Amino acid sequence: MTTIQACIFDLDGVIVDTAVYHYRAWKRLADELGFDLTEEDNEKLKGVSRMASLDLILQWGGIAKTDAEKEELAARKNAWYVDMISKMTPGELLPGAKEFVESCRQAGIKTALGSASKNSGTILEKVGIDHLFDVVIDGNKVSKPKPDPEVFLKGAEALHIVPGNCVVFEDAIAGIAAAHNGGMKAVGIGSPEVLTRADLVVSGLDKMNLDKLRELETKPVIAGRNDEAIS
Ligand code: B16
Ligand code: MG
Repeated sequence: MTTIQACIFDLDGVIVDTAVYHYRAWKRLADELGFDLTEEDNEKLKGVSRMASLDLILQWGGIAKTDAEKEELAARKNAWYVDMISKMTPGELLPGAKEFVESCRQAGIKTALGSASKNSGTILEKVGIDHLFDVVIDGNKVSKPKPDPEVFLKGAEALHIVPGNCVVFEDAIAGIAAAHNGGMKAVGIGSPEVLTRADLVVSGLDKMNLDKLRELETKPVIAGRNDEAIS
């Protein structure tokens, strides 16, 4: 039996859905490079860092670029993306996200953000919930992508809570694996058919509550499941 003392939230797909903006910006870049990027392709980029996403897109388009050219392409995509997210409003918060984070805090549970995005600060500010996180660990502070647990372990460390007392909320298979690899429990946001390894799956934070969170305390921590690492 553990005591849940902290909740660590992924951003894209859990708190907000910025995948549509990422898609528009990557699609525009692919168009300029002379090939099409489908919505199905975009699904594979969820939770993947900016440069790793670019590498995949170039691979799909059969295009080789130098490191300097890749830096320029990623910067171009990011400028379009930042332009879009700078117009985000609190109305774009996913249902129940703000309410659940608030209920955690009211119950004395610490809250952290654990995201691959380097733009998380802008997004949190635009949707008006930056004050609801004790700690923000994002793509500016980590070097190892999920399923490496670095982002969540840094969050736990900054909160001064041991990993076994943290619960991660994630929409990506690699994010669930990252939580387990860090010795944390993981709540999947999405479909149980996809997030088969999660300790609990809900369709969104509007379906989450403190009772369900407390029920996780009786489940054993699945530590170091490196077999969950995905390529
Ligand atoms: P940026 P998450 C991820 O956010 C997105 O899901 C992924 O599509 C994106 O490439 C990545 O952030 C990096 O974003 O270009 O803003 O640094 O799900 O980890 O919150
Ligand atoms: Mg995500």
